[in-house]
Amino acid sequence: MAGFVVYHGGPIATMAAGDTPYGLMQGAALVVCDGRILWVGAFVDLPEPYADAQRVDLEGRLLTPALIDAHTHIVHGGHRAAEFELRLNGASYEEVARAGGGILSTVQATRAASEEDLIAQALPRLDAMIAEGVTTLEVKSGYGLSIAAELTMLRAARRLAQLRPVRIVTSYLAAHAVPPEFAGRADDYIDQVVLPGLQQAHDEGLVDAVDGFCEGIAFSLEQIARVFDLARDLGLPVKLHAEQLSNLGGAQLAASYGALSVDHLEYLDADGVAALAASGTVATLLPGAFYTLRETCLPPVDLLRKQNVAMALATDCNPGSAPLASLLMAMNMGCTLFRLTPEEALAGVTRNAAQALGLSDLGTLAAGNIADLAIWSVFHPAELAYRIGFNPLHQRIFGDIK
Ligand code: DI6
Ligand code: FE
Repeated sequence: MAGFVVYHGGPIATMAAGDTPYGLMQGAALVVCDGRILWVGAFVDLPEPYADAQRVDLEGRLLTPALIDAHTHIVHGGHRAAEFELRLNGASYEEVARAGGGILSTVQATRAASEEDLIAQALPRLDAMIAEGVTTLEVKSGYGLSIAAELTMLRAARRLAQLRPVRIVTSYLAAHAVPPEFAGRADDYIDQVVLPGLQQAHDEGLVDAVDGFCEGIAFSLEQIARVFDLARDLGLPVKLHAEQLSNLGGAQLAASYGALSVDHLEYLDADGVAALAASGTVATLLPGAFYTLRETCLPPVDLLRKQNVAMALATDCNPGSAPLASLLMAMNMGCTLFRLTPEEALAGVTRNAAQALGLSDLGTLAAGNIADLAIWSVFHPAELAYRIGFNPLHQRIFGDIK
C-alpha cells in the first residue's frame, strides 16, 4: 500500500498519559501515512489493510515521539563568554545585568546583526538540536528591543523552519529587558515599543505566543499585564519567565490569563503552584539556567507533582544564563538537579512540551497525531535521561505537515 509505513520490532514508548510508565509497549507496531500516525497497537492486532504496507524493522531499538524544546532563545547575536568569566570571578548574574552587561550586551550584538547573520548564527545551535531528535522548538525574540530588531529576530526564526526540516513556534518577548535608550522609563518602553511592536509583528504573522520577563531586573506585574491585555485582544496565547530570581507572583498573573506555560520557577511558592493547577498552565523547568547560574533554590517539583501540574523541560538555549543546545543534557539535569524521574523528563520534552506550546497533535504516539518520531539505539527509555554527553539517536522522522 503506497505511502503507508509500519514500524515494528522494538519497544514503543507512546508517552500517552496513563498507568503504563512511558506508555511503553513491547511487540507493538505503529502505522504512519502522509506524516500522520494512523494506528498504534500490538503487532499481532495489525489491521488487515496494513498487512502489505512497507515495513521498518526497529531491530530492537526504541521508538518515541520526537523531542520538543519548548523554550529557546536560539536566535541571537554574539556570545557572552566574557560574562561567564566575570561571573566565575565573583559577579552575580544580576550585578552583570545592572552594569549594562548581560541581556543588554546580547541586544547590542543582535541589533548589529542582519537577518542573514542571525540565521547563520542560529543554524549550528538548531542543527545540534536536530541531531538529538528535536523536530519542534519554540524560538523567542527579546534581544532586539526595538520594533525593527524584534521583527528581524522573528523573521529569522520563521526562516529557520524553511531551511531545516523542523517546526518552529515563535514567541514575542520584547518585554525581556528595558533597552538603554529607555533606561528608567520601562512604561514608556512598553507603550512605544512593546505594544506597537506586538501589533506589527502579529499583523505580519510572526507571532504564535507572547512572552515576558517578570522580575526585579525586568518588568513588574502591572507592566506584564498590559502586554498580556493586548495579547488577549489579539487572540494570542501568553507565557511568562516567572519566579526565576525572586518571587513576584508572576505565575499567578500568567495563570489568570490562562497562560500556556510559566517558565523557570525556582522561587515559585505554594500559592503559585495552586494557581497553575487551577488554570492548567504547564510549569516549564529550565535546569540549564539553574546550573549555569549556580542557583541553589530548587523549583518546587514535589508540590507541582502533587498538584498534578504538567511539567515541561527545555534548554532555555540562550547566550547568558543557559548556553545549552542539548535537550538530552537538559533531561539529565532535570533528573539529577531537580529530582525528576526519567519518565517525567521524557514527558517534559514530549507530551508536556507539546502542551506548553499549545500543540495538541504532537508529543505522544497516538492515532491522528503528527508522525514526528525518534528511533534510539537504547534498550529502555530511562537511558535517554541517564547517560551524560551521549547521543543515542538512530533516526529522526519529521512528519512535515504544515
Ligand atoms: N531568563 C533567562 O534565563 C533568559 N532570559 C530570561 O529572562 C536569559 C537571558 C540572558 O541572560 O541573555
Ligand atoms: Fe528564557
